[in-house]
Amino acid sequence: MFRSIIILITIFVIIIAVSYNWLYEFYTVLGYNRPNIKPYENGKCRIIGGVEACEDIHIHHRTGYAFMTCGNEIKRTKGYWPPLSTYNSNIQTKDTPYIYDINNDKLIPLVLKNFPLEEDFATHGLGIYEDPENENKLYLFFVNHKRSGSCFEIFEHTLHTNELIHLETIQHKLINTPNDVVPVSRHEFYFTNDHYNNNPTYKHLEHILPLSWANVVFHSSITNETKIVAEMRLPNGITSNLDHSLIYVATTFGYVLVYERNKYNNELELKDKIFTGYATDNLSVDEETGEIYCAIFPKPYMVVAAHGKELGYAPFVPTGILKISNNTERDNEKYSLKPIFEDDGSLFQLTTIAAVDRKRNTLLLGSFRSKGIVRCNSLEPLI
Ligand SMILES: *[C@@H]1O[C@H](CO)[C@@H](O)[C@H](O)[C@H]1NC(C)=O
Ligand SMILES: *[C@@H]1O[C@H](CO)[C@@H](O)[C@H](O)[C@H]1NC(C)=O
Ligand SMILES: CC(=O)N[C@H]1CO[C@H](CO)[C@@H](O)[C@@H]1O
Repeated sequence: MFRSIIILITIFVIIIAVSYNWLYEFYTVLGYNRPNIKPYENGKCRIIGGVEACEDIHIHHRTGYAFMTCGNEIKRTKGYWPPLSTYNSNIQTKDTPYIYDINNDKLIPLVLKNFPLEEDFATHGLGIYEDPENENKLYLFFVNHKRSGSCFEIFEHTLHTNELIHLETIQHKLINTPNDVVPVSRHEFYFTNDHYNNNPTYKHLEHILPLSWANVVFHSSITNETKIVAEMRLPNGITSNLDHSLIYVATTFGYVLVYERNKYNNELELKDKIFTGYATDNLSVDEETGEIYCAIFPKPYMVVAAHGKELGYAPFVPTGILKISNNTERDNEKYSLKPIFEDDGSLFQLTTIAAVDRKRNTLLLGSFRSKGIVRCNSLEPLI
């Protein structure tokens, strides 16, 4: 025991010696130096009740339907939920995805068709692909953390119905710790593995070591190819621009990575590394301006304090949204970064996604733990 501590300290000292930059970034992201976050009180955002643990939200802009992966906070924290390192396999999870209809302020639970009754459905990231030949048909790609191993489930949905028709399950040894997914065609998608290791102890090591062990994987059911296309440290959300030529990846320790996608071989080339200074979660792209909305944790050490505690008993965890835009000022920065929402946790906690709908001037916030979602009738709710 003593020896392994000495070894760990030695490794740590070497890392500090060779990587001052890394240490600075680590410290910035932890947020100890950040002023305290105040309660949100601008009156432009309110809670929509009736759902909980809605981790991911994607808005279909033509109809104003927001597709959401929602769960149950008790099952997330006490059941089988590898992303939070809870592995109680006595509890089965059967999540219900929802549509939130922005125009009519209404929640619509979705019914799974053709999906095996006995099968787990523990959802996480969600990606949507619109059929280019039929504007009423969507394909939904879900991460499913089944007790027998994480996989992807693909469903077909016809707009204005409440059904999800199961098409296929995709399993592969590279689908290891899947977090989020972005489809680029009906049969092809990219996803993030948020860690390299599945084992909780090694996962913690990944949290402190500056190693690019985790990855983005491309899968094609056309060529039956599954391959690692990028490696990085602790990736989270993944999304793309409208024509899927750019792939954006957020990392827990503060970066938004911008990749150019080669559409012939689907390889990714790193184009930009944007340091946000915040623990950055899932991303949403404005369909008109291309601006990126990031869910952030201004005080991530508070997440650790709340870990494993039931809501109501855990300390409030501050939450926020950061907007990344092209910089129009005459300086050398390529992007400008601006917090557009902050709350100390009294309205909403642990925002994991801020989905943007410019057409209806609406932002929707989801969280992997909180009750309800937040609806803001403004794209700049702080102002
Ligand atoms: C596709 O690849 C997987 C894993 O490599 C393999 O198990 C499966 O049989 C292949 N399917 C086809 C249709 O080639
Ligand atoms: C910046 O501008 C380009 C060109 O208009 C656009 O494609 C891109 O999405 C914009 N990026 C951001 C972060 O706003
Ligand atoms: C798709 C998705 O929801 N991804 C991430 C969102 O944030 C939570 C909380 O950190 C992550 O666990 C998911 O990894």
